[in-house]
Amino acid sequence: MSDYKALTPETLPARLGTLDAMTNSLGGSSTDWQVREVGDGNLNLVFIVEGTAGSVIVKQALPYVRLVGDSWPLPLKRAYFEYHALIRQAERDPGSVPEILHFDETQALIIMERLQPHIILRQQMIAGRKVAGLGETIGRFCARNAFRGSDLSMETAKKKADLALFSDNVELCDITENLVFTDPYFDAEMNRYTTPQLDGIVAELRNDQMLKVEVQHMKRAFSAKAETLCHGDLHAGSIMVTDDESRVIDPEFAFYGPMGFDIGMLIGNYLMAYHAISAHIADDTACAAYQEWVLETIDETWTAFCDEFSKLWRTERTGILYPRSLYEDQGHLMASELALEQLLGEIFEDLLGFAGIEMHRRILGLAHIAEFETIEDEDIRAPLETRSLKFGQALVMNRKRLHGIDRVIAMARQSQTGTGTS
Ligand code: SR1
Ligand code: MG
Repeated sequence: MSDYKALTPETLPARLGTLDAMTNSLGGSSTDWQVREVGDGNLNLVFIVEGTAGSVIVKQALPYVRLVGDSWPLPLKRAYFEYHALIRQAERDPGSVPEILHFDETQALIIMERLQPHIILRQQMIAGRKVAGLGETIGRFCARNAFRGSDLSMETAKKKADLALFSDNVELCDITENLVFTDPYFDAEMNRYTTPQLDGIVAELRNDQMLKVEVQHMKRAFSAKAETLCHGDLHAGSIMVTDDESRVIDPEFAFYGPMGFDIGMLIGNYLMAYHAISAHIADDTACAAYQEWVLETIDETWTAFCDEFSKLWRTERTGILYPRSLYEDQGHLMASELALEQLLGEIFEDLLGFAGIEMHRRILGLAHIAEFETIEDEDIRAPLETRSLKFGQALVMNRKRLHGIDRVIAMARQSQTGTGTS
C-alpha cells in the first residue's frame, strides 16, 4: 500500500507513459493522450485512454468502496484476483474476456483491451435493444468455466492450489455474504428500498421464516461448495455487448463456489430486466416482444450451458470426479449419462435459488440496478419491484420442485399478468 497512489486523468499519462503496453497500443506521445475517467461501478476507477493509434482501458482498484466512500476500506488485492480470474477465463473460453496488456500489483491496476463499440448490457436492455447470440455465448462461457475450473477437469493438485490462491479473496466474499445473503432479510443499516410503497412486501419477506431458512441454505452453498472458479459478480453490468457480440468483464469477486452461482445471478438479472422493461418501452407491442426476447435469452442461456457442459463431460472429463475408469471404460455409459443428468439437476436447483436471492438484494439491499433505479415515478417502479420480489421468493422456495427452464419461463409470463407467484 505504501507506494500505491490512485491515478487521476491528469497524472495518468506521466505515470504510465513509458509502459510498452500503453505506447504500443496508443502511439504518439503520452502528452497527446486523451484520458477520461468513466467508472460507473461500485468499487473502482476506470479510465479510457485514447491516443493517435488506438485506445485502452486502465482499471485501478481504490482502497475503499467507491459507492460508499473511505469509511468502508477495501483491500487493493482484489485487482490481483481479477487479473488471475481473467487469465483463467481467457484460457477456458478463448475470446470471452478482454485481453490483458499489463498488470501492476502494487498499483492494483490492469491495463486491458478496450472493447469497442461495446456498451454495458444493462444499458442495451434498458434501451430495449436485443443482442444476437447473447444466451448462447454467455451460457457457453458459464459452462466452460464451471467445468474446466472444477475437479471434473483439472488436475487435483492444481485445483487445490488455485482454491488456496482465491481463498484469500475474503473481503469481496464478505460483501456477497452480507449484502446478498443476509442484509435484505432484516433491517440492516445499509439497506434501502422504495418506501412506503414496498413496506408491506418487505415486512412479508422478512417475516417469512421458511424463506430465511432456504436463503441460508443457499448461503451455505455459496461458502462451502467450492466446486469451481466462479466469476463472482456476473450480472448485466459485467457483460459488454454490441448488437451481435458479448464479452464478460469484471471478475474481481472471483472465488471457488457452486457451479450454479454465476448463471443463477445472471438469470436473476434477466428476470428483473423482464419485470422492469414495461417502464422503459412505451409501446405495448414492442414491450411484449422485448420481454419475449428476454425469456428466449434465459432459455438459450440454460440450454447452451447444458449442451456445452454435457459435451465437456463426454470429451474432457479428466479430473478426479466421476472417473471414466468407473463408467465408460466399463461400458457403463448409462451410469455416466445418469450422473451427468443428476449433476445438471443440482446445478439448476442452485441456479434458481441464487437467481431468486439476487432479485431480492437488488431491490432491498445496498446495491440496486439501473433497470429499476431509473424509473423515477415510484408508483410505477414499486409494483414492478413487488412482482420481482415475489418472483424471487417463488424461485427460492420452489427450486427443488421446478423441473426445467420452461416452468420458470411460464411462471414469468404469469407473474407479468399478475396471475402468478402472489
Ligand atoms: C459494495 S459493493 C456492492 C455490489 O457491487 C458489486 O458489483 C457487487 O455486485 C456488490 O455486491
Ligand atoms: Mg463489478
